[in-house]
Amino acid sequence: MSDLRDETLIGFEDRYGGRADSLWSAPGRVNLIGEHTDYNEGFVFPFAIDRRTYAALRPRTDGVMRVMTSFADDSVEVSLEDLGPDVLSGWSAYPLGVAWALREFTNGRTHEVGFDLYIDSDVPVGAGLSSSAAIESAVAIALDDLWDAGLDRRSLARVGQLAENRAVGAPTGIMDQSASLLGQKDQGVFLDCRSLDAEIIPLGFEAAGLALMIMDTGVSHSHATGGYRARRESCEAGAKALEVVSLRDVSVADLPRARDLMDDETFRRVRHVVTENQRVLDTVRTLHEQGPTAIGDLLDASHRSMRDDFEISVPELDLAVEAALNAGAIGARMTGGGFGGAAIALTPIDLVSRVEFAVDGAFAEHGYAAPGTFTVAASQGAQREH
Ligand code: GAF
Repeated sequence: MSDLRDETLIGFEDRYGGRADSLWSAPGRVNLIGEHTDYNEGFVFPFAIDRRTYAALRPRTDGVMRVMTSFADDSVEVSLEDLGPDVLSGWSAYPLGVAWALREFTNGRTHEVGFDLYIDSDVPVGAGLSSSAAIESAVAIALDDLWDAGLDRRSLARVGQLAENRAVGAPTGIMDQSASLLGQKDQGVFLDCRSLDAEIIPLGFEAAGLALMIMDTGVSHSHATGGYRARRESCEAGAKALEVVSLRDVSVADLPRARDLMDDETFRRVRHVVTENQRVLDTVRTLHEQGPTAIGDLLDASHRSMRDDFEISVPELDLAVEAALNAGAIGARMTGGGFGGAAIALTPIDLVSRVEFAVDGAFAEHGYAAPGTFTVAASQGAQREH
C-alpha cells in the first residue's frame, strides 16, 4: 500500500472514529496539447498523472453528508434534504457539489444515503494539474457505487463538470474530469469533446528516452473568475459572428474569412482555438507515425498561440518555457487554463537535471520565487482501492 492510501484511511479513523468502508482514488491530469478547445467542442489530448486524490467513505443512516480533508481544519455537514449548489462554498463545494450533480444527473433515481467522507491528496493545488477534477472524480466513482447510480465514466465526467460549473461556479469544460476518469497507465486520452468519444493512445515517452517535466510557477489562478470566463465569452462571440454552433465547426481554411467578421481581439481568440484543434490532430498523427520525439514543434507552437493570440500566459510561464527549451527540452508549453499554474517540458531523460537547473536559474535571475519542478508519468484513472 502506498503511504497516502494508508494515511487517508488513518485520517478517516482519526476524524470520525472507526474504519472507512471503502477507499477510492482519482488522479490529477496534465494536458499534453489542446487548450481551451474543450468548451468549443474541439479536441484535447491530456493524460492522468501519478499524483492522486484519495477518498475514504462510510455510509450513514441519518441522511447527513459530512466531509473532512487533510488540507482544511473544518468539517462540513449538509443533509441530503438541504443539498443544493447554492448552499455550498469553499473546498467542500467540490465533493458535495458532486453529490448534488449526481442527483441532478440521475433525476434522483438513486438510493441516496448520507456518508462520512475524508479526502487526502498529493495533487498540487493551483498548479494547473486539476486537483479539483481529482476530487470530483474520486467522489463521483465513490458515490456512484454507494448510491447505485450505475453511470459510465463519460457520464461521471459530466457529473464532475456540472459540480464545477454550478456548485463551484467555474465555467470549465469536460477535459479534466475525462482525463481523470478515463486515463490509463502510459497512455494519453485523445478526446473529441463534441461526441465525447475517447481514444486511448500510447505515449511512449519512456521508451523514447523522454520525461515529461512539470514546472510549477507558483503563480496562482482561479477559473471561477476573470480571464477564463472572458476567453470563453470571446469564443462564443466568434462562433456567433461565423454563424456556427461552436468553433469546432471552423477550420484553418476559414480563418481569412473570419478576420473580416469580427474585431482583431476576437479574431485572435478564434485563431488560437482553430489552430489548436488542428495541432491536437497533428500531434496524435505525429505520435503515431514518428513517435514522441517528433511532437516538440507542435508543443512550442501551442505555447506561442496561447501567449500571443489567446493571451493566457504570464511572464513566469513564458520564462519557464524559454529556459527549458534553451537547456535542451524538445518541446514546452504552458498547460491548463492559464493565468498562472504550470508549464510542461518534454525532455530527454538525461537532460532533466540540466533543464531544472536552467529554469531555477532563470527564475532567480528575474527575482521570481523558485518554481516547483518534477516529472510525471501517465497513470491509471479513477479506481476503487479497497
Ligand atoms: C481548465 C478547465 F477546467 C478545462 O475544462 C479546460 O478548459 C482547460 O482549463 C483549458 O484547456 O483546466
